[in-house]
Amino acid sequence: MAKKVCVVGLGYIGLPTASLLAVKGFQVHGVDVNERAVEMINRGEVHIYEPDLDIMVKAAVQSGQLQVSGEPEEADVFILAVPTPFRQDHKPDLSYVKQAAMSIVPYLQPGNLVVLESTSPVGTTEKIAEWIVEARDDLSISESLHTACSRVYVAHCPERVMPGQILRELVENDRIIGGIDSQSTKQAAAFYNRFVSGKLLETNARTAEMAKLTENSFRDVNIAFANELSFICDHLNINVWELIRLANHHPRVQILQPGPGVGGHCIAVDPWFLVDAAPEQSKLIHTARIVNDFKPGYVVDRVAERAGRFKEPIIACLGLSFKANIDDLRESPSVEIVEHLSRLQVGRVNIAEPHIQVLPESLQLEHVALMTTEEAIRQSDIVLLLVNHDVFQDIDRNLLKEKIVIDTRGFFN
Ligand code: SAJ
Repeated sequence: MAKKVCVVGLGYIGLPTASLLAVKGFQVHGVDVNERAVEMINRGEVHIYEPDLDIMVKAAVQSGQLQVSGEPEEADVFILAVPTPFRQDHKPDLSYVKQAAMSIVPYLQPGNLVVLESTSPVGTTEKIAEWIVEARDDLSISESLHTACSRVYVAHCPERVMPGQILRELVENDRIIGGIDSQSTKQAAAFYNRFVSGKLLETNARTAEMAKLTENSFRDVNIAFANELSFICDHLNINVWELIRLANHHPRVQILQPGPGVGGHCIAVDPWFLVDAAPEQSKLIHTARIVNDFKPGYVVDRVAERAGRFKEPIIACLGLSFKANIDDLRESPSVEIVEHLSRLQVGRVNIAEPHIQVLPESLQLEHVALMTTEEAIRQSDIVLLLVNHDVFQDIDRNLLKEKIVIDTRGFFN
């Protein structure tokens, strides 16, 4: 039975997974190329914010079950949890996956299980298996009488956790497990069975890869539908939030919420992997991406229109993260909107983002300032609500009375 796990990539998925496994009694070796992250984790600290992750990492490190470095070590199970971004031309960038896979190759031994958790284009898990045997002719990836004692198992088990509730979802979510063959699937299912309470759904690697891309594309297409409704409603002078609330009373209608655009590293990325793999067959998915990517620019235009009424407009932008109650600013439509507003010099921008202490470099500009929510609103002519953080519920509505409010989330409705 597997005792030692090596987790490559200690980001939003890898670090919670590594510390959870350590707390569950596995000996865990974590690997990351980011030296600062490695140093911090070894001190029992965290370099990213996720509720309760700091407590879990501290416990894992203090117990001696989790230690991390820049290089992999021999283990029973290897988990690859590295980013799979897309390139400028919307084609998948598998360089991190390849780098991670090649980094474990020298440490592999017969009987090992390699699991790819990164969301990946269809065919990536099979590619990893091929890279392994190309680099190590003493190992095999298929089952036969004379390869049985040199066998390594390779599977895909896509992560499906929601930022903000990762620790609970890592344990409770159902998991799709697809090996490059049925033995690999079985090995991976036996491993996940030791720490996941959700169902383990067995399939092959390609279907598992496609399932993850499908889940995120489903959400993207549905958000695009909501965003498109917001355009139509603006045009027809109808309150989109009321409209959706009413339509959702139908027992078979469940419309999602419009927003300032779709951010994060998953929903706005993964549909492109399907579009790239089957462009002729994925017209709806492609169009949804275009609709959602159009939204930040649309919001900027609405603000610029209103700001035109003031001589020296001041705009309070509430929230910068890509969604509510997290500090993650990467691929955030709110950041894109504020950058765009400052480029166009629409006015002075007061930012209220209670989850950060300093503005990202791209926003460290003369006419952009980070301040408390109350101060940002008080000084402003226009209040632009970009993120529906819970803490914004405390805003004194009297402060908004004299202001032009542009609410991209239906927060004040
Ligand atoms: N958004 C809207 N309207 C909505 C819902 C979301 O505009 O009604 C926006 C959010 O504000 C955000 C973006 O979409 O900018 C994405 O947020 P999200 O909450 O939909 O998803 P993520 O990116 O945090 O996590 C998703 C999840 N996938 C699905 O719900 C199908 C999560 O389970 C995955 O593990 C994660 O992607 C991932 O890592 O792939």
